[in-house]
Amino acid sequence: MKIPPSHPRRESLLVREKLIEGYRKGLVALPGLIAHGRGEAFDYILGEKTHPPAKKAIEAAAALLLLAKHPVLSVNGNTAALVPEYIVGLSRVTGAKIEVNLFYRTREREEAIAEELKKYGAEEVLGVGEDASATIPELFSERRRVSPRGILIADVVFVPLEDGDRTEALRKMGKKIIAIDLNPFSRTARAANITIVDNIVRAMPLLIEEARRLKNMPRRFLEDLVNNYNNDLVLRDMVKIILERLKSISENKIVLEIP
Ligand code: PTJ
Repeated sequence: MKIPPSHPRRESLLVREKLIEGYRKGLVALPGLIAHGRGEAFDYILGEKTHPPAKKAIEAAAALLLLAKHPVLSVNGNTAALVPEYIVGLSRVTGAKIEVNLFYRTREREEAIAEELKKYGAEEVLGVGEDASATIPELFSERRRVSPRGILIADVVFVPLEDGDRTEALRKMGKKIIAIDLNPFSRTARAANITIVDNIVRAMPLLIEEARRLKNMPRRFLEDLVNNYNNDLVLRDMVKIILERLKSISENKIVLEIP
């Protein structure tokens, strides 16, 4: 579909097109389009920008990934359609493994997602077919199937656009979880150690930039960043931003563009 360059919602419509294209290529599950709509609604309220608490979370997330012994980036359909190049980029900077993990798991989608990531330079993609032979205890969705070389042994797992159950189950296994979720009220957002409340398309380039910046910093400096980070405070700050924005709009202090 041709979107006129002057369209006021151009950026958002282009992201939608990427997802639709991802659905056509067999990467995205149909409910993934609905999940994106929920994200868009929060993004609209947030003014479609990266706020300071999200920047703080991005900094702590980069530090945690760099400190990890076995970091793993978990990739679902939406992530593979929206930011494949940045998943590969983040894996390169941090040394994290990449693993496919799907809620609506089919062999075809696993393979299509792995192929897509390889097109962008991924050397190895775990969690495809028989490789997803291990099980996360107490989890009954298809997300329970993980790679024994990846999520099973990971100490830090990055879970963008996730549903809540797995984050809770992975925390019970003692793993540290980094989430990206535009909804600061979601179970994933609440259960993760670090939640980046931002659109994945804006957060991923920033996360790579932060990882590059912090890569040569002393370990102690990174540990301080992680230890001084408080996810509850960051989530509360994000909710305050929503409240303040809604208040300003209701008092006519922010004029919204007419789409
Ligand atoms: O590919 P699969 O089979 O693993 O399925 C993936 C989906 C996303 C369908 C599945 O994980 C799911 O149903 O997720 P939920 O429970 O709808 O949660 C997705 C969360 O991601 C919601 O809280 C959305 O607000 C959020 N979200 C959606 N799009 C974005 C987003 N957060 C950041 N950036 C986005 N672009």
